[in-house]
Amino acid sequence: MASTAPLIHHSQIEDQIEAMHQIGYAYIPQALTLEQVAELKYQMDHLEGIPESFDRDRAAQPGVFLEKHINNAFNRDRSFFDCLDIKGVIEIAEGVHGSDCHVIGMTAWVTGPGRPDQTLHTDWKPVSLPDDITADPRVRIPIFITTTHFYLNDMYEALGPTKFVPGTHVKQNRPEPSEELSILCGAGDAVIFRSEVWHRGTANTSNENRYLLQVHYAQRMITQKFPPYLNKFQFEPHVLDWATDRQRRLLGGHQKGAYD
Ligand SMILES: O=C(O)CCC(=O)C(=O)O
Ligand SMILES: [Fe+2]
Repeated sequence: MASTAPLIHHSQIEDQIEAMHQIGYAYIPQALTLEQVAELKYQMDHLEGIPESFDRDRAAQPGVFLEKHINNAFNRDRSFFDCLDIKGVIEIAEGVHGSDCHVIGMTAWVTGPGRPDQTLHTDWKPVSLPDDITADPRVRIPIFITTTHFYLNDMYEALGPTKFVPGTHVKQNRPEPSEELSILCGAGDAVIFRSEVWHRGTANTSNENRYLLQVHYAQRMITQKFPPYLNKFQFEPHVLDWATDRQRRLLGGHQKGAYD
């Protein structure tokens, strides 16, 4: 029987940020309304992959699971664009990465029945220090990249929840599988996690599709990943017309700084 991850919502942003340092993730319940959830799923169902953008778009076939993984989702529909700075999430992102942080990617991801387990991994470990060093309370590793998962299903074990091993962002070795805990949250809930925490997506053994929206944030100095590269990615003009000042910055409209 899988164990369930603690999902604690701290009402103060400072405490949400502290959770990022202590356990590696924070929970934002009902980050999206159920109307947003329904619209995002509808749009995901109707998106078509753009191969040059490294999208994956594959229908289910006998022995092959459905998978749609669409990059630059903010460029595809207003419902995705509006998820650039969801209340309760953006304050944490700005709090951990700085007020000049930006979005380095947004993916719409549908995985059908038959999706296999991932192995436990970190998405990126920019600073690797011995465990006895990171155990020293004077050592606090900056948070370089975070990912927000907006879950668009009510999650249950067979649908393939994300599993986390809380607190392992400061551990060098892969934790034991027995330590992992399932994120069983409701549709519209979000979890933001730092790139070093050990986690994995798990097998979809249900008979329904799993819908996930990922928003990746980072310190400004970390480059944005909006493929295709070498001048080929273009913002849709109407997308920039939608943007508030903060959304423009999140998309890369920065003040001049070092190296510019
Ligand atoms: O599907 C998930 O819940 C997690 C996916 C993930 O960790 C990854 O693709 O790096
Ligand atoms: Fe991952």
